[in-house]
Amino acid sequence: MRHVAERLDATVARSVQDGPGGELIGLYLEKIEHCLDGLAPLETQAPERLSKAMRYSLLSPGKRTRALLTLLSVDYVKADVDAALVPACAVEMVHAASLALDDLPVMDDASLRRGRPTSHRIFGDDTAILSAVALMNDAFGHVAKASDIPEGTRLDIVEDLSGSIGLDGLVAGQEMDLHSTSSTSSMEHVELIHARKTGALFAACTKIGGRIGGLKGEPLANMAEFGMCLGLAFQTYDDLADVHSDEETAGKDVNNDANKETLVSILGRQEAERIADEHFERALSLIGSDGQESAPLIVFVHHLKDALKKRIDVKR
Ligand code: GRG
Repeated sequence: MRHVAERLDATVARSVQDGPGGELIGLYLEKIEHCLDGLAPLETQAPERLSKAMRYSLLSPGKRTRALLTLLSVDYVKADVDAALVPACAVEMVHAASLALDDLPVMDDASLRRGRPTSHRIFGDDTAILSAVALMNDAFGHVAKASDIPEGTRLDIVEDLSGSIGLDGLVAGQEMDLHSTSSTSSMEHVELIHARKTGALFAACTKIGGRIGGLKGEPLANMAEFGMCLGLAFQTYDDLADVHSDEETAGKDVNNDANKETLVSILGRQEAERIADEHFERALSLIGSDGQESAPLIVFVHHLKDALKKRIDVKR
């Protein structure tokens, strides 16, 4: 289980190990790490500097929340988890690309990510940008080739992933985040940014999980909405951690949002936490009403919430 602890925030790891479903989640994390390693280019593949930067961003010890959510969603709808590994890892590739770009001097200008120097600090801005573009490109290529999944479903997954990145997703959320002013900021505006920069990719994870299980119509829409609510809660706790955690616990720069309007700066800590918890409640209300209360997916959501709370406990 040490491996699990290395891959998740120490706080998440502890509750996962101790709680029910910990073994299954540990197994899924092992599968994810193995698959990510296989999808990354070899270090020796030319141009080596680019391959090294891609491996650096993709294989550094992230929590793998998005890949786990995808696999746990597949497990929830009782479909083949192994068939979903490539799309789950493709989501992590997109996420890793977004982090490398987010950390650049022209964006958040961050120096620490996942407890290590940010990609551009090691490889330079140019290679960090190119490695992010390459990771995102390869994510789509790997989904297209995932032959364990029927062709039509693969096409739907490509559409889900693409939708979570573009004008309704990560890129738009980042643009709004960078260029919002205090006069445009309101709680609704901040939550729209959250929905795009984090909710959209979480929604893609749970929707992709539902798709692989053959869900359609309302059940599929509910799975996507479940992911969106989790993403909204997750992003608010991420903003809370920026103010109320420390570098060692968070593994990344803190106080980076000092000049931004966030739910924490607009509403204060208590109210921001209450709103995030409401999103967790709404997420849980969308699933688990069909006798699946102890499903690993639901157990994981509880673990995640506890862990995100503990992360901001350092300054309570
Ligand atoms: C073209 C893919 C692409 C993106 C361009 C830069 C950008 C647009 C978007 C970045 C949006 C962003 C930084 C969202 C924040 C998401 C977030 C909460 C990150 C932290 O996620 P964790 O805690 O990180 O899951 P680990 O390191 O555990 O994976």
